[in-house]
Amino acid sequence: MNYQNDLYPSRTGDEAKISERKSPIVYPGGADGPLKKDQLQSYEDRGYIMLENVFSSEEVELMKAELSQTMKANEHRESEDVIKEPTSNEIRSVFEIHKDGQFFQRLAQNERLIKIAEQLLGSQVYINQSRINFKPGFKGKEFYWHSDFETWHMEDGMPDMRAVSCSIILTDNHEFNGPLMLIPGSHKWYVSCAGETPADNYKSSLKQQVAGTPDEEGLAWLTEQADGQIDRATGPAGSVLFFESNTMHGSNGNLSPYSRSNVFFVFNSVENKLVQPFSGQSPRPEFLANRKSFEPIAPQSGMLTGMFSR
Ligand code: 6CS
Ligand code: FE
Repeated sequence: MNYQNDLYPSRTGDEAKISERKSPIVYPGGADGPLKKDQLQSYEDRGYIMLENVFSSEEVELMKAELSQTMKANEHRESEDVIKEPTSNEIRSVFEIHKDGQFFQRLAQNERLIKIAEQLLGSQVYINQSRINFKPGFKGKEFYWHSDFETWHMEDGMPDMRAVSCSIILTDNHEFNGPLMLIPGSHKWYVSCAGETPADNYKSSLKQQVAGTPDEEGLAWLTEQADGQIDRATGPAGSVLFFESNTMHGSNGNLSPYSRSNVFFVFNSVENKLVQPFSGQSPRPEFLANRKSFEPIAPQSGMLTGMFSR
């Protein structure tokens, strides 16, 4: 076991249990960022915020062109950082897109994302993980409920809840094409999961997560705390969803003809750098958890259009 000061033990082989969050949600000391007081309060209360029209339709078209380039470049690539759907050869996710040295690297540094992440985390930030989620029409499968932080803490050694996931909506997210579902307020509780962490868990967990998923009783309790509410992150392309590292989320399958594609960056506070995994196992590969470059991101201004001609 990893005996560092473990704020949030989990998968200790015992029964699942729920404890109160110990960490701030919106951290103090964040520069006066773009979010207004009511937006910060909403994020504090619900554990996420959906901002519409962050990117223009031209910028979205550019992102979608880059997305299909990435999909084409990876469709026959057998590599750990290309995750296929559990029941088809369709690509589900491509990781580490912020290292493309081009478009997605610049997108990840855009001030419209960075300044909000800095405001929420109360510090400068760096990228912990990036991926494109494709969720193809008809074949995009569901993803069961989980807290990202619980996985990142146990399997990547993320010490505290001081990271934020940023999902850029590239194709309209409707009720019917498998949008992300979130239990509002669930970020205020930590579900310590039962069981242990299997070796090389990531080789299966990215297709279908089992270890580190909460029990049904705990999920029912969290939903009751939210007065029976389960929110869906629906919104037009160009919107951006910021959700707290510990907000319980999952998604239904996509039975519609319309893909549900997002670009996903995880910003971690420079005060929350990864240490040894709290599971006591060896760290997951670099494409899942950046352990090499903790350089704070300098926010870049400007529009995405015209940045790179393909
Ligand atoms: O294991 C991970 O890091 C990833 N897994 C899920 C289900 N969501 C967050 C993260 O990208
Ligand atoms: Fe997740």
